[in-house]
Amino acid sequence: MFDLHYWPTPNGKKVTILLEECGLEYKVVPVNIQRGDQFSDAFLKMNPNHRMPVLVDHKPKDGGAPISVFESGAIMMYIAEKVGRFWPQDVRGKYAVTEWLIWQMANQGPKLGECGHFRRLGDREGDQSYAVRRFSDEANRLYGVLNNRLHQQPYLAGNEYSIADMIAYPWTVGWQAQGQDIDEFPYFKRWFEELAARPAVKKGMAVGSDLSTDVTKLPPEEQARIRKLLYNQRAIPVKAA
Ligand SMILES: N[C@@H](CCC(=O)N[C@@H](CS)C(=O)NCC(=O)O)C(=O)O
Repeated sequence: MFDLHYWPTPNGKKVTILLEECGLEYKVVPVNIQRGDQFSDAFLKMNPNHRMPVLVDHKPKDGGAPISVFESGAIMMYIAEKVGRFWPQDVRGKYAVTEWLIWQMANQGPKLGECGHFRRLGDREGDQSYAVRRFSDEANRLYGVLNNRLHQQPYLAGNEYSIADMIAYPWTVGWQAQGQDIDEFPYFKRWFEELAARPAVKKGMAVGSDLSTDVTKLPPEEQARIRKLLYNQRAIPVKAA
């Protein structure tokens, strides 16, 4: 029913967690972002922003042509709405989930992404100490936001586990590499451990583990090629019709 264009990164794993929680059937279509699959014409038609994940629903609710959705937050909403689970639709419940889902997309994902980027970079591009401090502090602030929220209630949007929790979790698995100490955030830690123990979370997190390669184990020229592909992107010129 669903094709998930996917590579095993935190943004992809948000979606596999939800699909597993809902017990849905789906086919993983690998998008090898280290090879540049995200720049193929076929992929750009589905997502002009050339990023995975993309979901294609071959059996949309309206019975029409397949629907393709990009941006992991939009994909989570699409699935939860279709299945009628993990996203309450009463006005209070709906926006309690939506605000945390957008918090994840606009804050936690991008900032933790930059945090990891600069911490991994080392001094290859010169002194990065300011960027490392800036994004590690921001990561710390964001873990504090989660911790305070989870001090007040069991889950991000209230008393019920929802797509807000599923979307935030995969980015927190790398807390150590983001320069954080989980023991500083006990309420976050309680939530983190509870989610980590859920069978569907375990299954979703493991999807595609056979696809990924440890880049640090590749020859230096291959590592440099991947860095250039992923870190030095500029605008794609408009193609003549
Ligand atoms: N906001 C997007 C971000 C997606 C994203 O950044 N995907 C990365 C992998 S985690 C990607 O496809 N990168 C390919 C590239 O950088 O060229 C979403 O949440 O779907």
